[in-house]
Amino acid sequence: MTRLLFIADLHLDACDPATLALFHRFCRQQAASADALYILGDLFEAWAGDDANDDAATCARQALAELSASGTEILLLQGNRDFLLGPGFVASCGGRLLSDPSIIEWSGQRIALCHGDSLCTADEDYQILRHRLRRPEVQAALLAQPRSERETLARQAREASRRAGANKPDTITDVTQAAVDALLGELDVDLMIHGHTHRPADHCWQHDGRSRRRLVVGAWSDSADYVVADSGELTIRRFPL
Ligand SMILES: [Mn+2]
Repeated sequence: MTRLLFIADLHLDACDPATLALFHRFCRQQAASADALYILGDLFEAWAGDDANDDAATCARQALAELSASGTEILLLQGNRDFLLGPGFVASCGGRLLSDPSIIEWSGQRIALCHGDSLCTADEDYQILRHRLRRPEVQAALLAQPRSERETLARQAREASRRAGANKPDTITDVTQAAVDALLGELDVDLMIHGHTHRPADHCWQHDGRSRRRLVVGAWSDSADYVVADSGELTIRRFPL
């Protein structure tokens, strides 16, 4: 039976060695026995390009390379913080980049995977920014800057997003049910796993006579939440700090 793990929003940061150590421990104690580890975006607090070589980048590369060498497949989605995560990084850790959204098959079920930020459609300012930052020419222009310049830009973007988020009500920064149902309809899937909102939950509802389910993976700021797919069941678990 295939065992899959899903994590998101670890926000690994060189300034936070405790979470880097926790990630290493998670990889060794949990992920090493899984067939695949899905990282659903925002592995990093910020990502200025695949040439990043700070402690967060080095730690993640090492932990993931060790994991893939031990036989666990590693699949990554970009998040809104690490939207510049690219083929250079995934190749260096033996992983594979998935597009957002992606569909996987597990235990006879089709599961849609996405970071989750595209579903926060009530946050119109953010959706405009997201659209702009996803344009290939904008990303190419960013990546053409020297690394120090990109790191400054990433820091500024992080501060701006923190300030913007602090002024937004909770309903604006969560997904909208309309966007969730639209995406599931488009993909013809009834099951979804995502992160981004930092609101771990297992939502079940009915839509046009179909039972739908949405699992939200929590962030690693307070506790290390993950979703495990094993023996035909999908459950949210908490890795002890
Ligand atoms: Mn995010």
